[in-house]
Amino acid sequence: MQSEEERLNRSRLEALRRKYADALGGDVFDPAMKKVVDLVFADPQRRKPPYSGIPTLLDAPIRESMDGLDVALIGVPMDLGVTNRPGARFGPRALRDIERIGPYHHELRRAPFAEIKVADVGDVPFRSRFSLEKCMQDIEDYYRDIPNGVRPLSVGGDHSITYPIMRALGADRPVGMIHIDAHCDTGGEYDYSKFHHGGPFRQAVLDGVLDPERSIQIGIRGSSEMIWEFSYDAGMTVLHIEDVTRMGVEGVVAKAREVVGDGPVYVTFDVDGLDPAYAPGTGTPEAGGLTPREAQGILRGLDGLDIIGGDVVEVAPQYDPTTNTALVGGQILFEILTLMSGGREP
Ligand SMILES: [Mn+2]
Repeated sequence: MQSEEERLNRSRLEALRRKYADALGGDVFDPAMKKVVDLVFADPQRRKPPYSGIPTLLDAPIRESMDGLDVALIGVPMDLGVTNRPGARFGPRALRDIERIGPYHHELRRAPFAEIKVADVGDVPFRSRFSLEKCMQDIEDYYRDIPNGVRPLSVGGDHSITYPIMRALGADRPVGMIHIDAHCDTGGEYDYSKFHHGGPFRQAVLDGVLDPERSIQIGIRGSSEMIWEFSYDAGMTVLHIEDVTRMGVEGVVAKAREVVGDGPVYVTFDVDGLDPAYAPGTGTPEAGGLTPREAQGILRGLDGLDIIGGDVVEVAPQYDPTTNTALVGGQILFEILTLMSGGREP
């Protein structure tokens, strides 16, 4: 004799069997999720196995030309600006080797590849692998040639690459900045060079392409505090990692939005902002950093801002035996791409 409970369980199971037993794999019944599935899998690139084909940033299609794109994914394999461990020149390749990031963002409920035009357009070409000065100029020239309406999302390279990118993007109007890093990167001339990964944002402010009052630096820590005086003097907002702990993700998001306001903003993400437990593969790791979850929470809180460009820098795969640094770097790249795809109709 079946109990009432057993009878109900049985009928629930039969209903599930009727609905799913003959359903083909991939059938989705929730109308909102069905729409996502149709959008995402309309793209043949998304139907291939993730480990096959030519690897690209976020598995984006390859395009030689940027014409007609909304966002161009660009590799900048240059690390002549490091102060210690080299290797970030291999960063773009390391991120291209990561598969299965995206295509759907569950929290922002967006599928950027289906909603805007995105492609991996390859790497910035360099005239010389030996001259940091020439590389700085090559990067600036490349970004100045980006067609109107195309927003660049780049993978470094060391953090010195962001200076020439800002010179191009901020030429008409200084950009605001959301900067996640262990270091302020506002140091001065060093070993007879003003170009290096410890100083891009000083140079960008001095050149009038970065608005210090609309700039926030998040996650700062470590032993280099004495060389970040320029940040305070210029009026940048500096949040040390202790401030992040005290304010929480929501407090950091509120502060960041207050600082950058409505104007154009550049998002620059140095993976050494994360704790080396999650991102050991980088040139200047600093213990006691952000968790990926905190970094994701902060970035997601920026949704709706006018993000004109961004980058993920300082992934150095030689120090990344598990490839976790590249994995989290790829995820952060996808977070920024998702932000850049907001506010537009599919
Ligand atoms: Mn940096």
